[in-house]
Amino acid sequence: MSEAVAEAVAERFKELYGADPQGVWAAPGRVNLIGEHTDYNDGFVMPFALPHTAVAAVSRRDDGVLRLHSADIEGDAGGVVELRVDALEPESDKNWTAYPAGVVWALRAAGHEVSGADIHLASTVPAGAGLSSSAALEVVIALALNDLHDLGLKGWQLARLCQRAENVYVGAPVGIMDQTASACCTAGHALFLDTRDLSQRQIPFDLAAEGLRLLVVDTQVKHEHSTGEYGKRRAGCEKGAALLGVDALRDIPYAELDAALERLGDDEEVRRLVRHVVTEDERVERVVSLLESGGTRAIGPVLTEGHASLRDDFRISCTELDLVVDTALSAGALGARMTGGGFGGSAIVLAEVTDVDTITKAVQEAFAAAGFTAPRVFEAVPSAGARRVR
Ligand code: GAF
Repeated sequence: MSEAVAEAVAERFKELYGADPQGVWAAPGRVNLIGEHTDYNDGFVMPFALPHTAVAAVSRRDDGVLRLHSADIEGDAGGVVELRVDALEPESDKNWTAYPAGVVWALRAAGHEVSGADIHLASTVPAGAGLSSSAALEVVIALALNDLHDLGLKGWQLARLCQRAENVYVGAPVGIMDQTASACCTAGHALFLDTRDLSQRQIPFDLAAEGLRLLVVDTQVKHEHSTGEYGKRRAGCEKGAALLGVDALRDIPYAELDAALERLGDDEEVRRLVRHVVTEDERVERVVSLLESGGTRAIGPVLTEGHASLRDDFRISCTELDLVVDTALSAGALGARMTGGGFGGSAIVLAEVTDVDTITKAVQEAFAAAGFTAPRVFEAVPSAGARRVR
């Protein structure tokens, strides 16, 4: 994020609220390399931060008033929204303001003294593309309030509070991956995260140095977590864990998967969900050891296996995502998979730098031939996590 962007967001704040902001903060969206729908099963994930960020200019207030404005909202909802911090009510707000207000609510509900704020937001994280635009919004507000109110919370603690804001205030039953990625990722690394205890390892992930590229292909098919399907998958996983007598599916070792599936009898749907989660945790561990032993190209087939599991077992892919994956592989990609919550959004493609143009063209032509909206393709460079920029 450039100095000019921070400057422009601060300028707009001044126009709106009549004074300079006390600071400007940025928090990124993410791509998940591997480890999908494992985070609410206490499992492993491996996201990295995008260069795209939510940026917030913020000043503290001490009169209980919260004023919110977003550069990204037009029309009636586009003005300054004024709320009282002591009147915030879970699930009372169906607009964009639920994300920042939810963070204020979660901080206060956890006993932190947050006495109000003036906030202006602007984000470059594509919305509804499976790249965590909501988590970026939450984390940037949490970090700004943490600094301005001297709360002394660490990145993982802010992530937990942001997840609570989204689960309880917004009403979306998401896991902890996206908020932790936005808060804790570092440039040039993927974050190997154990979602049970939030222990983390930064894994060097410098594709350019190896002549590789990771493309993000946003299918432009919008997904929506809070609507039923995400919650249904989560409930199915919890049912599987209960039937198997474990706290979470993370507790089923890969070596015992067949025995576990047998114990589930003929509940085919739960068997499929369990098989995805247990094999996906194993794939994350495989990708970590390949990256740590210099086998970056060899992660390609593991990513593709992950896609097949999400498509066939977890059943959250869609025609457009499958088309990206199949076309990219036929055009020479080393591996490809959908990323994020599914039902639309984005796919990632690992490729030799020399194959990027051929693959991009092949995907664009395949979308045109199928009559789909043109996809948005960009290169993802592992970037910095949330930080103060001014
Ligand atoms: C969404 C959720 F927000 C995450 O918590 C995670 O479950 C992901 O879908 C799937 O891996 O991004």
